[in-house]
Amino acid sequence: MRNAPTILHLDMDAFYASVEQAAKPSLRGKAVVVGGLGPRGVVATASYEARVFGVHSAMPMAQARRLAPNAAYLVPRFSVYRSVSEQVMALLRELSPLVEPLSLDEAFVDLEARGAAWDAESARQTGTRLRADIRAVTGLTGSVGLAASKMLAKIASEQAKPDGLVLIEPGTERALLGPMPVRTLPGVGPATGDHLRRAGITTVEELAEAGEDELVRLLGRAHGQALYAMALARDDRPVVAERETKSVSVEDTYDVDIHDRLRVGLEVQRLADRCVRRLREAGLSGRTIVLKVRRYDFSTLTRSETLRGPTDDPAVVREAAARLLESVDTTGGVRLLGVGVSGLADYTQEDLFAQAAGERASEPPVEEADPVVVEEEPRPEERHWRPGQDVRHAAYGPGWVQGSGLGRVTVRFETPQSGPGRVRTFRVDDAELEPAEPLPLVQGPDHPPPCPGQSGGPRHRAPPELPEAGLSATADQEGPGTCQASSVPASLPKSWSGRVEDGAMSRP
Ligand code: DCP
Ligand code: MG
Repeated sequence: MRNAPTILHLDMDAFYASVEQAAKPSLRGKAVVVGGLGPRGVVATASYEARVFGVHSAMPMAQARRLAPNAAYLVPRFSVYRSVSEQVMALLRELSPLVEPLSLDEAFVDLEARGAAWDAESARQTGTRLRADIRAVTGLTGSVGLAASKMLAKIASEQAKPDGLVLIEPGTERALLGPMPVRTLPGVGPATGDHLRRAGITTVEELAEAGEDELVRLLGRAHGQALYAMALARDDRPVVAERETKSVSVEDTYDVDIHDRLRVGLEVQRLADRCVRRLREAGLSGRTIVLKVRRYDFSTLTRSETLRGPTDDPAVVREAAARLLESVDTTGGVRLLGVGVSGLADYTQEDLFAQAAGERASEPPVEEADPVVVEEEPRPEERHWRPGQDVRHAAYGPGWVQGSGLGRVTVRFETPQSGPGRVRTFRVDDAELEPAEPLPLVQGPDHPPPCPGQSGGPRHRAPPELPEAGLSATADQEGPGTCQASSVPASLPKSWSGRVEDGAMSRP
């Protein structure tokens, strides 16, 4: 292990929710929950203001609504999160060629690779500058951990949250880890945690004291050895730059739609096996299993499940694909199926926390699986207004859907650069209201304001307003000016709903 804290871990704070607060000035400082809003939806994330009420990622949305009834509930806008993520990753790549993204809002950076840092002081300076740059470029905050290993850097960024920086001096790792609960270590979820507790092991210190043989006996060879090394703060995993290949996937289009559910299931298994063969041929493993289903009416769904560690085990991929299929309605028939694996890793390097099918059988998948993210392309004929969705009104300009129901939709007219805007209500089929592209969070040379020179300008054409229809929206402040000029492509944003694939919630 290196002797300088030059591995950096960045994790954006309450990422989706912070993006929403940056985009929607009326939500800043408020409880915001982003996730699937349908009956089986789960929370993707909650703003820190909402976390005070106990709302957190992966919680069923219904429970979140009980805990924080006055929070704003929004569907995710993945395209915005992706573009903010690209900005953040670009800043990281300015520091080093060795940037390993773990998700949209999280990455490791090896600061020594191009001399961005070589000791504690230079590392701290680099981390501090990075946080300022992220704020300037995206308007958002991220937390930084610095340590001599990936594991400790990640623990450090967790401690730094929100909006902070923590550096773990080399040599202090074991003392720091000792009193921490075993769940702090990567790969230790609720099931392993319970298992260890029953054996009298609750802290990292106790793990180390138990010794390798005992841990292997309790958890099996791979998991036991890995956990013992981690308990001693031994982690030599290198930061691995993003791979050329981003995913491996296979798909089949069928001449005749498949209606038989059993046959659909068999096809998915076959595709899973084929996908794993490709993966292995390329010497790779991956963390995210993706199922793609195009239905008879060309509506296409992509569902994914992210495992804690990468796998190239056909049984694991098959199981995950089958779980994902459970949540897809295929009654009308299926014209295309696909299975993919993304979040790729070189198998040998990331094998540490990989889960063999046998190991998984003894543990419920809640431990391994993040909630399923569902991206669904809307059927063309439907005109749904989803809370959080970007819209534009011919007279009032850009805004976002605050709620809809009873044939009405309420829209709050505000932009990332405006003050809190006011709410207006329209008929859901109002011809002047259109879905719109998201606006950039920070105005730069590439992104001129939506209506230059017009902010605060007069409304040329103010259509009669409808009374609000029992929606939660309130008009608390006069909004910014409106735009008359630019037209916006009317592509519908993707809708979303999510669920946790953790057995308890999705299995009979
Ligand atoms: N996410 C999700 N489902 C989860 C966890 C996360 O959809 N179970 C999404 C929403 C998060 C984003 O991924 O905003 C990043 O995940 P993090 O775990 O980093 O959580 P946050 O960034 O939201 O909060 P924190 O400040 O704790 O990092
Ligand atoms: Mg985060």
